[in-house]
Amino acid sequence: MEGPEVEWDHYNFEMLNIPKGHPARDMWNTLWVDYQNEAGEQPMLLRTHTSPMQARVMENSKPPIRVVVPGKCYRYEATDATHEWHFYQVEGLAVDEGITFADLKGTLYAFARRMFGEDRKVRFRCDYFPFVEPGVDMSIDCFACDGEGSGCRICRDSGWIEIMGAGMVHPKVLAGVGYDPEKYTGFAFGLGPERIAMLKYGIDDIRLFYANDLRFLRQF
Ligand code: YSA
Repeated sequence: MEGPEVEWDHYNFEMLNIPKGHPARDMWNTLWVDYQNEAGEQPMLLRTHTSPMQARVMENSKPPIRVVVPGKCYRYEATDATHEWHFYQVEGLAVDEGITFADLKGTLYAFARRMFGEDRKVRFRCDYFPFVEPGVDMSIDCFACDGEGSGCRICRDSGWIEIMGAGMVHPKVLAGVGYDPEKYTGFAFGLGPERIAMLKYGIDDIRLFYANDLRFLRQF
């Protein structure tokens, strides 16, 4: 499915267990649309991730759910070799009876092996997103320095490049769309396709995708 790039605060944050004033909002540097409603609020924004589509999909359907949502996202942030102010994400969501963290890990490992081959190293670490519990981020060892790290501008000395956030859908998110969290569980992920293309093809600067230089574009 696809969804709107101009989104409501309600879906981008509130339905994802990120109420107004919650410090987690700082994780998504937001471009707000200059529009005020009758209550004097500024409720419209350029979506900072594809996760609002989790709530939109669940609101309009019943489990079992299996969906991927590709689309453009926007963030008010400084650009560098791995960060753009506009980029794509692909969201995945599975909700059903009996879905476990093992399903999440199995699915994402299978994806990594199919995309990068058997040899590439994969790292899962605990991460915090208010709309999952537990939450993880998944990284692949850096193609530029082969995971060495020091002095590498691509992975900023770490040896790893983060490609997605993921986790088990938070019970509050399920309850918010009218699902019984005692009955249904689910996992979700949001990955960055530009970062994945960079790893796969050894592209050393994300800004090349949008610079419109034909010498770059004609290679693909
Ligand atoms: C987490 C848990 C879920 O259950 C579902 C989705 C998520 C992901 C969450 N919505 C999110 O946006 N996490 S994130 O801020 O870490 O971004 C996810 C991925 O988008 C990153 O791993 C990266 O690949 C890409 N990304 C983020 N900011 C970017 C970017 N790519 C390019 N430029 C940027 N500025």
